[in-house]
Amino acid sequence: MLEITPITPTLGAEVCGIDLSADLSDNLFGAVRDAFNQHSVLLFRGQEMSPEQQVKFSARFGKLMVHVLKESLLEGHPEIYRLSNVVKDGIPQGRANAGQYWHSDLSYEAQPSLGSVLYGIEVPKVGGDTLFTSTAHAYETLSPTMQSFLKGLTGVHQFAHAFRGRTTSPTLSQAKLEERPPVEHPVVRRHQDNGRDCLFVNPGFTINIKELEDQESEILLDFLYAHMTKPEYVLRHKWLPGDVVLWDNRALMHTGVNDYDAASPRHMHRTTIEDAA
Ligand SMILES: O=C(O)CCC(=O)C(=O)O
Repeated sequence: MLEITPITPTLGAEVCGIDLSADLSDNLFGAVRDAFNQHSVLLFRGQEMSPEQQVKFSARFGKLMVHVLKESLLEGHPEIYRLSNVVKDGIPQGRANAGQYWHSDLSYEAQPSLGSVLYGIEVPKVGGDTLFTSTAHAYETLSPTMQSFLKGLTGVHQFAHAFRGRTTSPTLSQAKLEERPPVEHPVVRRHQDNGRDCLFVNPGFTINIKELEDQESEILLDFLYAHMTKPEYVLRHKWLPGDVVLWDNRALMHTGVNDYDAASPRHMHRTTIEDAA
């Protein structure tokens, strides 16, 4: 029997009574999918999943995407992107300090993401939390005049934008950064499964708003980012080992927080689901 408990008034729910490594019946999976469409972030505690099991569960939602950073993929499982600060025999075991800026995963792809599944295998005792905020709630709390203005606009997104003016480790070559050319998406996207209009711009990957002058675009984006990240809209997830967090990239932005002791291992497996809509 699934038990679903909301985490904040605007997003997130903890789901108890399910083993994600098992073959889920259509009924049980349907209940998870409905909760996902309603709450945008689902937390499952105490899970143990092999890479095959994570891929199988994630693929129930749709086609899985392969991340552009090939060296961070799990050998034999290209659908699994490793987020890790662990180094073994001099070899990084994944991407360190990934996503330390508000973003929606892979919004820089022509076909962006429906959702992500992040499995916390090793996590620091203190720090290394992940923050989420609802871009549906953010849209709904704007004035009708601003809402209709935004509906006519187009955001330009690029992978390389996340690295402009930010120090990240390790740094990436120009060729790698430019592997993905800029793409365009509407600033407001209607969620296919719950019908809510969601803002679809993020500081990580959105370069500008196509229809506006540079300064107008910058000021509008800064306003939207400040609005979206108001403390009362943000869910802060503190990881325990065995946590699986499933989030809806159509309906939120998220960011990792790099405040933990670099000597504490933080090792996670992420799968990313394509938005077929
Ligand atoms: O490591 C985290 O807490 C967040 C990772 C992230 O932003 C991502 O997987 O897209």
